[in-house]
Amino acid sequence: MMIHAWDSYVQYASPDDELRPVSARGFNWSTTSLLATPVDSLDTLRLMGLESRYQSAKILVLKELKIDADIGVSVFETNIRILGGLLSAWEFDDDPRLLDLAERLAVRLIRALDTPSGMPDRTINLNSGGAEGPPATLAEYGSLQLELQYLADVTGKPHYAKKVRMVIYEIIQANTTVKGLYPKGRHCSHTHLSLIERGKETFGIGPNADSFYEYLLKIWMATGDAKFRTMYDESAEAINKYLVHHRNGRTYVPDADLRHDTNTVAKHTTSHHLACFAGGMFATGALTRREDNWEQFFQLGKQITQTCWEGYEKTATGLGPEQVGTAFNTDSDGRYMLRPETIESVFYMWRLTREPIYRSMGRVFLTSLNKHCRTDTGFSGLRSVSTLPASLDDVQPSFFLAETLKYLYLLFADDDTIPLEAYVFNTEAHPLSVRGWGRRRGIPRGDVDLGVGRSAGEEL
Ligand code: DMJ
Repeated sequence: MMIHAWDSYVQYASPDDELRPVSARGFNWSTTSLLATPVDSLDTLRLMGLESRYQSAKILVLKELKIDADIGVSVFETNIRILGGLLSAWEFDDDPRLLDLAERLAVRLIRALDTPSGMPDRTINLNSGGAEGPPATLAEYGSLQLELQYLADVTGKPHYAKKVRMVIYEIIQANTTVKGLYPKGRHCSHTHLSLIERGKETFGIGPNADSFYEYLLKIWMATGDAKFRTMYDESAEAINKYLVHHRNGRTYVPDADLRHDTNTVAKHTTSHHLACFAGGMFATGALTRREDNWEQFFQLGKQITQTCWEGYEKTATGLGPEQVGTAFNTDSDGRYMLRPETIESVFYMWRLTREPIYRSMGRVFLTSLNKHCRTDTGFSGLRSVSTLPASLDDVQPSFFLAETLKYLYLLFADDDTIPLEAYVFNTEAHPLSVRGWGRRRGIPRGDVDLGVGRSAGEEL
């Protein structure tokens, strides 16, 4: 599948950002390509042993990536896909040009944090450093630290991480109305962050919020910094208490509104595909700290994974909708955009439990993708998971190659292929070694026992 997705991109879309897999042409996010698909694909190609394709992708990236292009780019997307992709490629390749390119990109990107409040702008012009667009959301301003801390560690230049750490400290200090939950939006005075809004705030772990919570856990796993684990534990408790919704034996994580007038939290009636990553997050969080109610959180991870998978099983295509009703009777948004979150959680559950059911899910998923999303010129998302024959949306997002196909591959690979005690995946599935391993060997991991040396399946 990776060969088909990649070769189709090369034939019909290179050097654009993404492939239109039905109309067989390329597509750019902006006026200049950031080579999103090649950069996002580097580590997947290498991991799968597709060496000649990896080498030609690398040459393309080293030659053509315009890190000073006169375009406004999303700070978040550029960080997770382009910076994360370059760093992860370097993790597995001695070529210093990859790290050099990543570092030069990071220098441009972190200018987005040069604001009076220290909170990053949503977009930045890579050339001029000028900011554009509305303020960043929780996921956007709160998901920069994994990549930049890695860069700081491997270059020995702590300043790369300093500003993004300040963002997290700012969040810690900001008042929140529900401990552990952070509104998706933000309200920034000139000098500091405020998380309090009059009227109504929306919380969730799906769109505009997801990777913020994911990174609390992963930055602790990568560095051993206990502050992040404390924040993660508070958030896990609050998500479980206010957002998790059990109904008819299923477990959802819909968004919820906090109403200030009545001081109540009202859950929405749909759950987003993006929230399905939380199966893996809760299970990993539980096994890396077996204290208090860890078993409850491990079960929560299992239940979310199971419910997300059932969302796939019940459709005509065998693929899951963008949003499912929490009564499981309607899909409020029936698109399938080749997203990874469900197979990501299935992959974690396989590694953590060894239960064969997870590999069975992977086989079914693979069959459904080939049957309904494969075209002669790539793989396409679906306009509706309930429509047969499949109605194709003509998009092959770069995250399909970076994440969906990688997690699917890893589900069937042995544990030595990206061992979970040695790597964390950034939110675009780019593996980065944790302190003490790989490129971060020799950097002490801090004050926590992360279960290093225990066998996979038993504990991370
Ligand atoms: C990816 O770019 C990342 O996983 C991000 O955190 C959320 N959205 C997409 C995939 O669905």
